[in-house]
Amino acid sequence: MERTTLVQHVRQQEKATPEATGEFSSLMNEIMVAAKIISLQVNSAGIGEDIFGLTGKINVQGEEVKKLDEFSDLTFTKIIGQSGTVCAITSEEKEEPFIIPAGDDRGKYIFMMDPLDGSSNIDVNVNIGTIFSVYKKKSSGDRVTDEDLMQKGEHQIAAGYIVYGSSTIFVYTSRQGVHGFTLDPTLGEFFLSHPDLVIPEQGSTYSVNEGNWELWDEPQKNLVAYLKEEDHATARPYKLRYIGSLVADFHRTLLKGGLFMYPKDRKSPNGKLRFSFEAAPLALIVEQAGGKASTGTRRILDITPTGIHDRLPLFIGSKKDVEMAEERLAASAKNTIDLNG
Ligand code: AHM
Ligand code: MG
Repeated sequence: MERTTLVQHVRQQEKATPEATGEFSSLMNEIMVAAKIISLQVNSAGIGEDIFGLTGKINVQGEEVKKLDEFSDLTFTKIIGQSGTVCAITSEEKEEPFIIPAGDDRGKYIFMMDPLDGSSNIDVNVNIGTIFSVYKKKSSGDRVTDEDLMQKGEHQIAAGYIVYGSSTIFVYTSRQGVHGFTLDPTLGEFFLSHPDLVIPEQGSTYSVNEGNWELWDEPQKNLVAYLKEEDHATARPYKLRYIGSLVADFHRTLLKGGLFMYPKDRKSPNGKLRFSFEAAPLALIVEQAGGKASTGTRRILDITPTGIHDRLPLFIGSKKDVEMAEERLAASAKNTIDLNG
């Protein structure tokens, strides 16, 4: 049986771009190598080297850094940083961007990553992942500026994620549809398993940390209460599925449809998830698959961040489900204002 590898697929897609130089294929190959190394570590966690547990450090987000967080960040930074394809790397784990010095082997791309998403799930054997995003340097000259590091989400040239789960899956888009590859552990090669992914127009599942209920505002409570009401015409009540690993929750939503939410709340007025490392790359993927991504009021890809670590609320998934969320949030916000005055 003839099977398409990830390397072949990226090369075929790049050929469709007239101005392509091969640099993007090289970058994707290096991302794939780093993903394989992390996959091996995740799958052997608990055996041999102690990769579970904490490093004792606190990251820029104020969170405890796990050993696997640090390992993934270092692995990606080293491999991508030496690939000659990028001039800067930003990461959820790094306060400041990592800039490749002008005299060194560097390329035109900016690489952004959440090297290990869902790391609170590492030691309980639940799926975790990596999310990445690729932009092109925009500013002229050698310096990497804010114009390069804080680009509008729409300017991404590629995005993807890797799920380290019951199997390791690599999903990417270079703005020519969304394609998924499964790692064959015997050959150490990613093979095309999910070509041209399309998210169902509407799902029957919602995904949110409902433990935060008391911290939500009234529109958010009303939206979730609506999803739990019985109504055969609209498949309600929706099923609740929440893993607490964005990559895993998103992957399920992409394949089966539905609505993933991480709304703002009283403790986190801008939500929890980060624009550059989580929301923007998944927004590009979901839109390429026919879905939608919003803050509840605004399309994610229309946003230009003001900081590398900006956070924002996220509503992402099937087109009709995200539209329904936006409409219901707007309607209840209006009612709340009317009632208050
Ligand atoms: P992380 O990138 O530090 O792992 O944090 C992000 C994670 C997401 O994977 C997940 O969607 C969310 O945090 C879960 O948060 P909570 O535990 O508040 O539900
Ligand atoms: Mg994350």
